Order: sequence, then C-alpha cells, then structure tokens
Amino acid sequence: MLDARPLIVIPTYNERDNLPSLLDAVHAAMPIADVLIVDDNSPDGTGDLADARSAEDGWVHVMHREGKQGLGTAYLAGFRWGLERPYTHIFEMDADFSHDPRALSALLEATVEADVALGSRWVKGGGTVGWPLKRQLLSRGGSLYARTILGVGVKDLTGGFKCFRREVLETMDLDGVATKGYGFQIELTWRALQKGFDVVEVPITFVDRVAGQSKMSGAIFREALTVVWKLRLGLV
Ligand SMILES: Nc1nc2c(ncn2[C@@H]2O[C@H](COP(=O)(O)OP(=O)(O)OP(=O)(O)O)[C@@H](O)[C@H]2O)c(=O)[nH]1
Ligand SMILES: [Mg+2]
Repeated sequence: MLDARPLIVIPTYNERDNLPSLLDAVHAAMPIADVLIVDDNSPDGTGDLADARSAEDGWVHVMHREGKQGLGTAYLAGFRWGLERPYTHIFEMDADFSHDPRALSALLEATVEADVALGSRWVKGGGTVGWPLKRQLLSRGGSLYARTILGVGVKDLTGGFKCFRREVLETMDLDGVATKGYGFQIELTWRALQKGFDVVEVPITFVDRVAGQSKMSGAIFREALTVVWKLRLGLV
C-alpha cells in the first residue's frame, strides 16, 4: 500500500508511562502514518508530553480537550480532524500497549479487500495475554450477546483496534453516534455494516495493560448492554 496515508488516532487519559514508548513503536511499525493524540486534559501531564513530542516529530499531532469526556467522543473528534485532511485510512488504537503496533500493517493490508479491518481476539489465531478467565468470558460473552441480537457475523464487536478506509467514516453520520464507552465500538461496526461496507476480522493478540490504570467502569458496561438493543430496534 505505497500510496496510503494513514492517521492513527490514539485517545489518552493518564497514559504518561505508556505514550513515549508507544509512539516509538508505532512509528517503527508504520513510518508512513501520522498519529493524532486526543488527550482529555490528563491530570498526569500526558498532554504536555504529547506536545513536546509533537514539537520534535512532524508526524505527531495533538488535540487537547477540556476534561474527561469518554473514549467515544475522543475518537469522533479525532475522526473529524482526520477527515479534514487528506488521509486515506484512519485507525483507532489504545495507548496502553494492549494493541500491538506490529499488527498495524496487517490491518492496513486487510483494507485492500475490505472497507473496515477489525483487530479481533475471538477469531482463529487471535487471543489475549494476561487476562483472567473472568475477563475473557466477559468479553466473549459480550460479543456473543451483541452479535446475536444484532444478527451479524463479527466475532469481536467490542475491540478498539481498527482501520477504516476514509470513505467509511465520510459516509457514516458521525453526529448521530451517541455511545461513549465500549458500546461505541459496537455502534461504529454496526453502522459500517448497515451502510453496506465490508468488515473483516484480523487476528490479534491483545495484551493486558502493564502500566497505567484501566478506565473500565460499570457504567460503561451497562451502556454497551443497552446500546445493542437501541441499535437493533433502530432507536439510535
Ligand atoms: N481522551 C480520552 N481517552 C480515554 C478516555 N477513557 C479512556 N481513554 C483512553 O482510551 C484507551 C482505552 O482505555 P483503557 O482504560 O485502556 O480501557 P480498557 O482497555 O477497556 O481497560 P484496560 O483493559 O484495563 O486497559 C486508552 O488509551 C485510554 O487512555 C477518555 O475519557 N478520554
Ligand atoms: Mg486498555
């Protein structure tokens, strides 16, 4: 994909311990990509760290938002930023090394045949490292629940390591996306499928975060459970 100009959107909230080495690894894995960090005024100074890096490296861009507003709106803001510029592909990626930068190329390659490539834990060749059985079951069960209600074939609906061809995001009504947490991932994939885009799953090994703290909460989980029904019933 010599003519690709990818943008990797990375939302951050208190990822000071991960960000510098993550940026190194991302750039080593995909030197043709730009990175946009969307920081929600992290109390640990992640935003300042990102600014310093951006001043050094032209491929690093930073968007600052006033306070913690959720992963979903951070991505939407990042997508809009990317669509205002001539990027050909837009990636979603976490800052905590759960998403191995070495899988970026496989995701990009997969969009030669498809419109959206999803990093997937629950297809052959994929999996998790460092996750207790309980969390694995929760994730598998969550995807099975969503897949059954929505009637789609995607095995990992809650993953957040994705590559969209820009046309997909251009076509979707981003203003209509209301989900903030995990449900956001389900909603985006569902909307892409509804628009008739091809979605392919690429096996990834998801590694539990080593540094920093999780932002997973009961509220985020409950939102994901209800959004599936809202999508199915056409309420959003
Ligand atoms: N800008 C922004 N980023 C966020 C917000 N919430 C989470 N993030 C980032 O989104 C990514 C995913 O969040 P995580 O806390 O790793 O969520 P998770 O992967 O479900 O939880 P763990 O498995 O414990 O890591 C990370 O890069 C976070 O820093 C938010 O409200 N705003
Ligand atoms: Mg994480």
